[in-house]
Amino acid sequence: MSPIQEPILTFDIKPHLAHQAQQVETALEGLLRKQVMDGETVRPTRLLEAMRYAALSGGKRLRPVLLMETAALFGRTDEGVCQAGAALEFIHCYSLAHDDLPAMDDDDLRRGRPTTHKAFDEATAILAGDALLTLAFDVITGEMVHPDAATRLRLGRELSRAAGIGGMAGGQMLDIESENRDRTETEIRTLQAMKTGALLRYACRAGAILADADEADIQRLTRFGEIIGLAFQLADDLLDVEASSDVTGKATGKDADAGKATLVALLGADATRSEVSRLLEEAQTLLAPFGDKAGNLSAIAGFIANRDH
Ligand code: GRG
Repeated sequence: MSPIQEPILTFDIKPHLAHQAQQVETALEGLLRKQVMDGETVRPTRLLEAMRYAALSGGKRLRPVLLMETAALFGRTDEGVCQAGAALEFIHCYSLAHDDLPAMDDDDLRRGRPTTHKAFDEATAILAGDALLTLAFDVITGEMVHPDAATRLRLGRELSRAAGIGGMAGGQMLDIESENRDRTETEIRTLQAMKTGALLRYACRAGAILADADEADIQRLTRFGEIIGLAFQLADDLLDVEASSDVTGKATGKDADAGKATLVALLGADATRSEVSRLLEEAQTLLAPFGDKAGNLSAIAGFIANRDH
């Protein structure tokens, strides 16, 4: 796929992103220890191993990095932000482990390794997903995330809504129901905004809330997150029809094989590429008031639109 639009960069974002992702890795690792937390009885070894397998397995850590960069835009860069990012990543990793199960997408490979149910078994993969999901709410409501209890409550409630019936899980249901059925463009956009978009939207919104941004800026970053979600999904759909599995590291052509409703199938690749370009422009316009401070977020938007895996 030819690049859609090169982000205007005065530096190479990759080392910075790698550093941020490493910080997330350290936080995830610290939260998935054998040692019990206050109120827990024991952490069964096999379940902990499966949770670690699902969560510490080389993801890009895009959602926590977005959350951290959004918080940094408003001046907050401490460990509490990284903890909030880890909570969000736990939900993402749970969703992948459950999505890979035979009852859902039935995948054998994830991030270049056997999926969690292949490396363990189905019951353990289900429980690992359940335990990652619940751990996320433990972490997001932790004192380190924000000193104000009302803000922690807001972050927890919004995370629940992003992940639940009106967000990611609901989007997954709509996606399953849309297989081998005609869907309108509006229906496809709705299911994608929920299934993939809700966590990306939350990442940008939560970063602003964590850093006590004013409501106008929270709304601005929320819209930026929605655009990131849309561009991410469209880029993913384009990769599925255009890229080879050698480049993406996963099976391609799966959407068509599964009779999946995508915008690429409905609008065509050229119109989809134009939409990604338009979204990227809107993203840059939203970030413009922040000037150079938004350089990292701007680069991430370009990276998402142009990604090849
Ligand atoms: C099981 C409740 C439930 C929901 C599953 C997210 C999801 C909903 C399913 C994943 C299906 C899928 C592969 C969608 C394409 C977009 C996507 C989420 C890709 C994976 O995200 P990346 O690229 O992955 O951020 P890494 O591995 O880098 O973390």
